[in-house]
Amino acid sequence: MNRNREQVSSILVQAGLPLHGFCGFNRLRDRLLPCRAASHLPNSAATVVTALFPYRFPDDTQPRNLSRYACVPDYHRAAGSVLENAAEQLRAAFPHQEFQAFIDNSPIPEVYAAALSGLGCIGDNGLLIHPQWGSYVFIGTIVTDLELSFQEIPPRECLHCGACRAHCPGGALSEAGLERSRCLSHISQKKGDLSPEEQSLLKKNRLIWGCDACQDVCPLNQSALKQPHPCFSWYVPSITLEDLETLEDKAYGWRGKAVPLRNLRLLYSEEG
Ligand code: B12
Repeated sequence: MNRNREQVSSILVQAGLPLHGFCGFNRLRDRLLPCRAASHLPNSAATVVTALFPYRFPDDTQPRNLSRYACVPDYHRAAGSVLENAAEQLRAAFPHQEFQAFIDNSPIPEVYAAALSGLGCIGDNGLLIHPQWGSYVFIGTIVTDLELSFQEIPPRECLHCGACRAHCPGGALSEAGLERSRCLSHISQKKGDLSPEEQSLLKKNRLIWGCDACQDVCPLNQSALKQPHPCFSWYVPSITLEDLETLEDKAYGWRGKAVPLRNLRLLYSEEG
């Protein structure tokens, strides 16, 4: 089983996924997230391969109206195709086994899976923080019925310094975890009309999509590497109305045009 793990690891590295780890599917069984993609899980799922996709760009200090994750090509497509290619190569090497790739739209609680795989600690902001890349990493998984031997790693904790909770614009973070309805990232992405409080939160923070406040103040992110995965081929920190014409490779496009348009109008309507 060790030899299989080494072979899987070497295929992952060749497929562009050097930042990877493993955890037992059994450790996640009680925490699976309800979603349609759950029907794609292998029947006898045994192992979860977890892979990270760093997305922080160098020279990213210019003003932004997008959170960092939305400044790069939509990770569902960009990172998703790297993962799918890796899964394809694994299927070729182990033709009797199943390999199913997931990213974000996934029954796997990805932060917890990555922490169990030894890829970092879980921050009080709920995010995975890698020792070198910080929390500016997307997480993808490949679930397989191939049994592999690996060392279980108990999830490590962050510094609990309180910075993320203190700087969360909506006061969404507490000991109880994240209160989704107060999280600016959630507010900026939700459909429909925003309440006056939600509108002023968006305006005050000058963001039309997502939020990075809890990540940007984290001391564990201060020396995070700025070396994005090669699948993230461009970086656009700010958008205008014209940018909403082509949404297909944009992380802010998954809700369609109406939500980013609402936010853009809200931010710039009074500025003429
Ligand atoms: C729904 C969702 C959101 C929602 C709600 C988030 C939430 N935490 O509830 C909204 C839209 C608000 C959101 C925002 C963001 N998201 Co989001 N989101 C998700 C999604 C699809 C599901 C998360 C979820 O519902 N988890 C279930 C709940 C119960 O989990 P939880 O509260 O985190 O806690 C669990 C574990 O962490 C664990 N745990 C927590 N602490 C500890 C401690 C110990 C000791 C142990 C043992 C266990 C443990 O136990 C809990 C139960 O399983 C995941 C993808 C996925 N499939 O996991 C991405 C994901 C978490 N999001 C991601 C990102 C990038 C973001 C944003 C940074 C985007 C942005 N810039 O705006 C923000 C960050 C906001 C924040 N601080 O969470 C990344 C995170 C990458 C990383 N480094 O961790 C993910 C993994 C997507 C991806 N594929 O990369 N997100």
